[in-house]
Amino acid sequence: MRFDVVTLFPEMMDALAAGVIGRAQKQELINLQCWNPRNYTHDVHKTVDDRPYGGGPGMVMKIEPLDAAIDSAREQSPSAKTVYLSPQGQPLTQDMARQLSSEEGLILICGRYEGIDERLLSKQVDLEISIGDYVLSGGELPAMVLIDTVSRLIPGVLGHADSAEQDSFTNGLLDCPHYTRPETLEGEQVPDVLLSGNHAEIEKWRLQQSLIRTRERRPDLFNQRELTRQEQALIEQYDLMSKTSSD
Ligand code: 9D3
Repeated sequence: MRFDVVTLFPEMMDALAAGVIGRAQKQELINLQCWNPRNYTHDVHKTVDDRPYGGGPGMVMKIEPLDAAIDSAREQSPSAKTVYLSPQGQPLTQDMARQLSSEEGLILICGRYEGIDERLLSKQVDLEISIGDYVLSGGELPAMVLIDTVSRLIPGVLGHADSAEQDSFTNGLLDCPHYTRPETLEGEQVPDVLLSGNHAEIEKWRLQQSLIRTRERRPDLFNQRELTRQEQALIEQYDLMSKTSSD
């Protein structure tokens, strides 16, 4: 899959050379190319911002260099969907990532300043995506988040060890707790069941922990999700256990 990133700060994408995404780039499972609007300016100052109509504080990205940079990206990736990372976008979900992972390419537009001209949005953009309700300085980190989460879903990018199947959210639940050596850390023991070698019991315990944690920490996710009979039973067993131990 191709990612063409339109950004005033291409060096930020160098961070994607680390870890599994770096390995995927080396293997050419994903290809990343940046397009800097500054290289499409014609004035001596290489101006990439402009004043907002209507006045007020802040600047807007200048149309022509951004428009030309997007056109160049599309020449390299004609079938790509064009995504504008913006606080006004649809919140990114695992489901959207899954859908996007079947595209041949994505052109990712990173805004700076107050954003881009609305007419450029209608002319050049298919999809507007946010990564959550907090304020960032621009679209680069969101583009990197999108590249990371989409790339992990491309066959071959993840090793067998952490295949996407087992991840939290693929089943709508938070992950269970994890433990490694030593068996006792500052008086705190690893749960007995994990040392039992009983893999059926271990799987049940992990599912139960996932259910309880999701109900505690993310009632929004929990309430969205249908429970199987087994899951319902595991929750009831847990609640009985906690009631008994608090008496
Ligand atoms: C006057 C209000 N503006 C500045 C505080 C609004 C504003 C403009 C540009 C707020 C943030 C940004 C830059 N952010 C992004 O480009 C961005 C973003 C984000 O800030 N949060 C979550 N997802 C995204 S995707 C792109």
